[in-house]
Amino acid sequence: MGIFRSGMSKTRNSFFGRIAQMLGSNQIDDDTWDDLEALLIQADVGVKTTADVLKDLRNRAARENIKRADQLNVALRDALLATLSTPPVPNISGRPLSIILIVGVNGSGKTTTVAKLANRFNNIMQRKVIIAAGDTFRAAAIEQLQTWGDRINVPVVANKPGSDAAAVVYDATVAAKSRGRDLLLVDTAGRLHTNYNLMEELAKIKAVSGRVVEDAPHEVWLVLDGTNGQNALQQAEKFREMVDVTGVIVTKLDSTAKGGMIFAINHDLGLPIHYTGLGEKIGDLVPFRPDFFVDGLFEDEEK
Ligand SMILES: Nc1nc2c(ncn2[C@@H]2O[C@H](COP(=O)(O)OP(=O)(O)O)[C@@H](O)[C@H]2O)c(=O)[nH]1
Ligand SMILES: [Mg+2]
Repeated sequence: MGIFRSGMSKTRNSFFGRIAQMLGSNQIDDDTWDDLEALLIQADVGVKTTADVLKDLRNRAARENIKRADQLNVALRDALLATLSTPPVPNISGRPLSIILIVGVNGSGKTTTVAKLANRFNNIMQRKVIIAAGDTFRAAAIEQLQTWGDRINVPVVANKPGSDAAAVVYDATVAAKSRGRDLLLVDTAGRLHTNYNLMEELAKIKAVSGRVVEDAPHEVWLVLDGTNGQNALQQAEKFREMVDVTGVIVTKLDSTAKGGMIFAINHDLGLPIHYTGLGEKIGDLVPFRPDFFVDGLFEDEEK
């Protein structure tokens, strides 16, 4: 819980922490609801989520005869929490080799996240991980992964920059089998939905993994940069049209005041959040927990 609290200080201080002050001890009136709505929208919570939260709060205020604005505080936490879903258990066990594809735009944090996931699965959860350096566009991405791989003791399958990404993925599945690895993490090149060739390449990577391993890829996780706020929503919608995104990882929560976008991704778009990135270090990837997340948004009242 502590890591959310410290990692999300920007989001907390900018928006959510201020809600308590804003609510004050006045009688609830139309302005209260308008102000609250404006604040939630500003906090990137999303249009649908904001509407649902307000409806929930109004109902509760009527039901429990809440009259003063500051009494809405606890109700607000509850209402926000109610919009979030606990992510499903990833579909990555029960077969000899499972494949997770990591996708997203340039700079969103894919390569770093692949290393963090590899470390987590291999060194904490005792899986036998192998990585495919599927971003063959940037030499730096390949080197970056190899350096991480050495450090966390996870094999990395790579080819020369400019080589065919689908072939690297194929090689990695062969290597996984011969080396007895059971979880393949595939890094991919950053792409925009407007980049036709790259989107084609993604389809090819998907097809190749499906040919070698039944039903693969078993998970496709979209990495979204938390500092993008509402823009990340559009990215998510576009990627979803192109590939079957099964879940989302939101990075850089530590360096953004726009952490409210988690609500929009999860509740407005209905995509599960599997992990959040809370820093640049290998251990700074935290499984998403709705309760810890919502707690991290508000000032600790006990203190
Ligand atoms: N503060 C912070 N930085 C991150 C996080 N995740 C990634 N980064 C940084 O974001 C930058 C881009 O990451 P990279 O993995 O290369 O992105 P890619 O282009 O999608 O592969 C790097 O400087 C990372 O260290 C995070 O959770 N928090
Ligand atoms: Mg990369």
